[in-house]
Amino acid sequence: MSRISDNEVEFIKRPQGQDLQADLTLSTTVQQIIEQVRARGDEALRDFSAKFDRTVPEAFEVSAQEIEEALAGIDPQTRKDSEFAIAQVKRFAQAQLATMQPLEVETLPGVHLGHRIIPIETVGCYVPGGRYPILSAPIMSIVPAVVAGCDNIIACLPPGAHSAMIAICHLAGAHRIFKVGGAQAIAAMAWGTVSIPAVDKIVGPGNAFVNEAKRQVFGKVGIDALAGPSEIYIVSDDSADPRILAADLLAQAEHDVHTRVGMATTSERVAQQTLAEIERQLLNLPTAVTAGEAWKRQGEIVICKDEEQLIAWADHIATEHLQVHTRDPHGTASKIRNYGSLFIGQNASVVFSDKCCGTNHTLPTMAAARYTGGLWVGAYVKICTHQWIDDHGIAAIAAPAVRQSRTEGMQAHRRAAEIRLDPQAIDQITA
Ligand code: HSO
Ligand code: ZN
Repeated sequence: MSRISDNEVEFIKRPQGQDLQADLTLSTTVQQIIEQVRARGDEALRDFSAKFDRTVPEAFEVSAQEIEEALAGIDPQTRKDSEFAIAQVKRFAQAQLATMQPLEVETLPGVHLGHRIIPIETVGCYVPGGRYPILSAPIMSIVPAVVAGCDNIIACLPPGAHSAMIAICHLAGAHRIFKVGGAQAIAAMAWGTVSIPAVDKIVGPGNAFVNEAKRQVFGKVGIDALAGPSEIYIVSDDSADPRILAADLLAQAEHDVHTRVGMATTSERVAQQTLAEIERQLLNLPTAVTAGEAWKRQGEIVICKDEEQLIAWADHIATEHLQVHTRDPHGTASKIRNYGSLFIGQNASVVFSDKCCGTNHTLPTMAAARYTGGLWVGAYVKICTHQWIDDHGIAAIAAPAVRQSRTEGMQAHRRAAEIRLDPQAIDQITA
């Protein structure tokens, strides 16, 4: 399918154009935070906590007693709902892990190749603060680590986080929990301090500072992805219900004024009714200030002439969440390639995946869905290859390796291959 461009679809509502002007000081500020934490460890963490969080915890690590208190304090229904979400995320992660199998194969007689699936030893799960205390956030980064079998799972959350978040980190299976947030938390997990262990990989979404810090520590540690503001896109035909479309668009729009929300539809009627319905639903939405602003700024509705164009447009947008509201949603969905997660049919609201249906809600944004899926149990394991070669295999493999090494001028490589063919040869050369 060839790429589609703006002038091939008819815009009913265009995004105003995002204010993507990069904060040039962000990168330098974050670099300085990382340098300070690397050089001065906990002392720097205390300074940054005082500066950014206006509170310095007595100890960064959440104690056993604090966990007990958080568990005693969490509203019982909130706890039950979180346990439900944990169970759902666990079931799906277990099923996904089961699809990842170790491999042993003989690709030529005597040439045995394979791979093993090895859990990452220590992972750091960043749990964001932000506009809302998103109770499912710790679940999405911690539970798959538990399922993968990581030895040490640590969670960092801003010192001001609600104590229910601490309880949920614990219920999800974090081994150690720390009250440190922002870029300084990422720096601490990357380099380690006296209080906070250095990890092998950092996962979980965060604000612009957290993302920039993850970008800068990548290499020292692994990272999952750089999740930006939430996004939703819908493809629909005239079978769609504008009331549902509007509700789902506004649900994600309430995250942040930078949230990107939009729809491509083959029905002019559905487009116009959805526009009207959004205005109507905004009238009594308690979070309308944010949702309305996000819609005003980034909201988009385009008309496509047929299903083929809908699909091309969805692939072009490569959104974090793609909802499919067509007469044959499975048929339409099967033809789409670029999305973080796909919501097939009217009942599959993004909200369910956000909270508790079991798929992970940490997904690629900003068109990263062109090259990656979202966070999943596979992000917490390494697929590492191995090989063993018997006498039959040597005959087939050594001669080409000798010739290639000679051509490249890599004489030590040539010898290491030759000695497998004739162990005496090296003695003759070195004699
Ligand atoms: N839509 C967010 C996740 C979320 N929303 C959780 C509400 N709760 C990012 O995918
Ligand atoms: Zn959401």
